[in-house]
Amino acid sequence: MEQQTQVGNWGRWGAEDERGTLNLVDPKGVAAAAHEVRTGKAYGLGLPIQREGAPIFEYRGAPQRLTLTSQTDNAFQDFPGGSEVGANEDVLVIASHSITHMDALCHVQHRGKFYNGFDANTFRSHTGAERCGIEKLGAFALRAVLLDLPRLRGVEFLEPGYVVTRADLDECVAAQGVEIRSGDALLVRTGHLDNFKNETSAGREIPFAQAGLGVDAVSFVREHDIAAVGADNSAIEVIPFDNEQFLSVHIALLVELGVPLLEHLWLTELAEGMAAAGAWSCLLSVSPLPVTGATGSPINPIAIL
Ligand code: UVW
Repeated sequence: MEQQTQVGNWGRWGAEDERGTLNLVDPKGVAAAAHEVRTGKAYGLGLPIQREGAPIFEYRGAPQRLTLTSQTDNAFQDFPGGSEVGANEDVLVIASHSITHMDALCHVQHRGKFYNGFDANTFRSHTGAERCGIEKLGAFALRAVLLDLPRLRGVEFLEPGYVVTRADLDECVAAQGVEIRSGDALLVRTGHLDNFKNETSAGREIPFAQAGLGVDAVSFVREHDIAAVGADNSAIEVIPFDNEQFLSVHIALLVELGVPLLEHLWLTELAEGMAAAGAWSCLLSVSPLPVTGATGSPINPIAIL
């Protein structure tokens, strides 16, 4: 008989589970997370959705807001009183994995399998994901902890290509004096988006390389039973990819552990507010668009400190 090796969290919540570590978030935990609200200030962590200055990979293209109808079209003049009223409407064209977004568990497959061992061949171009689409995750709220690595190191941003290790995360937890609990979201600030904003607004190119988690840091997520991981970079993980393996940290987090990823989070103001409050935890609410079979969704998470 063929020996089955246990992969990460596969089977932990049953053979049919498509929610991964979001199973760690329960109503009791959400009620407890509400006690993390200290100042009452809400921070939107989504980047502006605009053509100019969006951090995108070339093949995804910039987000586009196109006017569908405007007040100048007089399109509604046949309605009662319509000649005195104008209405404006848009169409949005956005690659779901550009700007601030969440990766569903079907975003990446490894050796033909999604999270929980689901066959990646069930993904179809026209219908999308039969298994582990974003609609299976839905909206959630939980306690979140922010680890501010540039603040720890006394720099504006980590060097592009810097591999964030388990030791970095442990050191940051100790320096910030924050407790990590099972079912928390982990938010990692690298300073990448600050550097991106500064350099592009000055008309300079930024390198393809980005600081981010290395494979070694995955043990932090696994051992603390983290429910979701977010960061202020493009892919959570370091680029170029650690171990010279394409998407090595995506494989470990999304496929093996079933951890949803929150990318391109704007964490700078939240980090400043947390430093001023002397508290590195908050209540976080995340709501992906429930697009059936989708691999990800734009999000504008709200952190309430
Ligand atoms: C990839 O890195 C391929 O996608 P994402 O940025 O959505 O994680």
